[in-house]
Formats: sequence, structure tokens, C-alpha cells
Amino acid sequence: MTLDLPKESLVKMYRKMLEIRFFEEKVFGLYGQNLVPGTIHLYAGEEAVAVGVCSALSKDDYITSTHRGHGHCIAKGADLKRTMAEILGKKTGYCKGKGGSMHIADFSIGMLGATAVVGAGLPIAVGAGLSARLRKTGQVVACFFGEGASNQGTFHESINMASAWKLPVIFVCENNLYAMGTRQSRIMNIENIADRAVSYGIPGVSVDGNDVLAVYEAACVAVERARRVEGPTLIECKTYRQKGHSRVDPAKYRPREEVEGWLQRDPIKRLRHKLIQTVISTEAELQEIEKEVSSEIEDAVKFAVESTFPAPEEALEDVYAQI
Ligand SMILES: Cc1ncc(C[n+]2csc(CCOP(=O)(O)OP(=O)(O)O)c2C)c(N)n1
Repeated sequence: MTLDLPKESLVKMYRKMLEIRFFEEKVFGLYGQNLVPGTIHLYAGEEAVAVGVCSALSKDDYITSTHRGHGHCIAKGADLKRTMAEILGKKTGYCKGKGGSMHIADFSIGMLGATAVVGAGLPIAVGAGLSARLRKTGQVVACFFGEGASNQGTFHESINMASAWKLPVIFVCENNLYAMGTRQSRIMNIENIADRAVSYGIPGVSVDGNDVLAVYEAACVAVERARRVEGPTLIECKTYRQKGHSRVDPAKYRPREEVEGWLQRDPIKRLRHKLIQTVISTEAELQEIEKEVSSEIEDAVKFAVESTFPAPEEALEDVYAQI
């Protein structure tokens, strides 16, 4: 059905996923050169979730993110240069280099913030949904979190309240099977996180999170429901992180065949294949896009590397609200 989307929309999704992937590949290398303060949680393999959901949102809609924040940010329309600068701790970054990928935010594109505290984005999304309702703006909020976060109290409290008050929130569970090194089956007696929706009287759907069009379709249905003031939806996107939990995790706890199986279902390769197979795009066109994205990322790296660090005396600026 979604292949009926105009070519520009499909190609835009492909480009966005590539931006996230190429961006992260660069950050991976920069980390190895000691240019990334702190750490970075890798998103490679999960790009279809961020892009599928954000493609169903408008610029005014909101998202909340996780410790794996840069992918969501880019999918919502963040500037690559300022995102890269933030990750490198530079003054030209979105949070003046003081947030990094785990605390990146840009209200101008509706990105309300990443958070390092697992499950902390859910109540923030409910608050934003309530605010949109009270202001009668028609905005919706997409809230990203992992399957591990779905065991936190905040998951249950947030979905319950959003459901009771029919708030315009889309709860997007990125089920990548592992919470750090812990496999889902070791800590949960259910296979589908979406089943939890029943307890709150809202729709719960599980989709192939490596198929950007499947994610997009589910997100569109949820967005329409939210805008009709019918309440939230829980979308579980079954996906896989191709690398370790963070840059320093070799992820040896995962069977090799499992990793290889998921690599074959890489979301970017799948969309590429579909675009070629259905004659929507040509090989040459896609190669051109790949070249363009690659050069945009190079520009972002150059911008970030050449930017200055914030001065030590600026450390407490922007921390407290002015009253
Ligand atoms: C409240 C809290 N507990 C524990 C941690 C440590 N921690 C960081 S990421 C993570 C795993 C989260 O797993 P999941 O929610 O499935 O997201 P994923 O990392 O798979 O994207 C944990 C336990 C934390 N940051 N916050």
C-alpha cells in the first residue's frame, strides 16, 4: 500500500535512513580517535523505526527520545552539522556541546530531548500530549523507548494516564531484543510488548521494525487516531541493533547466526532493493544520493571538528531557568 506513496516520499525515507547510518559510521570512527567525549549508543539497524515514525509526523509534532538519541533527532529533521557538533562536545552543537547524544534536544523541530534515564521519556511525552490538548494545537507526540524500558514503572503509569485522558501520544517501543546484554526472554514472559496495550484499553500493534514502510503505515494509523482525540497507540517495532549497546560493547553475548540473520534484513538494504525492484529508482539515482549524503556528513564532521569547545566558565549557563 505504501509503495503508492509518491516517489519523493520514498526516496526521502531512503535518504534519511542513510543520513543516520553514515552519520553514525563517522561517529564510530571519531570515537576511536578520542574525539567523542563520553560514549555513544549505536542505532545502526534501527533506522527504519525513527524514519518510519517521523515520516508520519508533521514538523510541529513532538518526539521524545532515549540514550540512543541521534537517530531520532536526524529523523525529525535536525541539522547534521549541529548534531555532530553536539556529539563532539562543541559550542556550535544543539546544546552548546553540554548534552551529547544522550541529552540532545531541539525544540524548534519538536525534538523535546533524549534522556539517559531508561523510561524517562514516557512521562515527558504524556506531559507534552496534555499540553498540546490544553492548547488545542492538534499536535501529537511520538515517544521512543526500548523493550527494557517497558518494564519500568513509568511505562505503565504513562500509558495508563494517556489512555484515561485520551492524550495524543504514540508509544513506540523499539524492541531490539536486548537491554544492554540482557535478552528479552530472560526478563519477560511475553514475546510481544504490544500485548501490554490490552491492559490500558488501547490498540497495540507489532510490526517489522526493519521495514520502514510497515512502520510508517502503523504510525500513520496511530497519528490519525491521536488527532481524532481517540487516544494513544502502542506500536512495537521488532528490530535489532547491529552493533553493541554502546561504542565500547563488543556484544559477545549474541549468537553469531542471530546477528548475521538480522544483518541480512538490514532496513536500508531492504528499502534500496524495493526501490530498484519496483523500478521506482535506478541504481545510478541511488548512488548519486549515497554520494550526496556522504559528502553532507563529511561537511558536518569538518564543521564539528573545527568548532570550539565551550569555555569552562560557561559550564553552568543554560542549566537553570531565569526567573
Ligand atoms: C533507570 C535506569 N536504569 C538503568 C540504566 C542503565 N541502562 C542504560 S541503557 C539500558 C538498557 C535499556 O534497554 P532498552 O530500554 O531495551 O533500550 P535499548 O538500549 O535496547 O535501546 C540500561 C539498563 C539507566 N540508564 N537508567
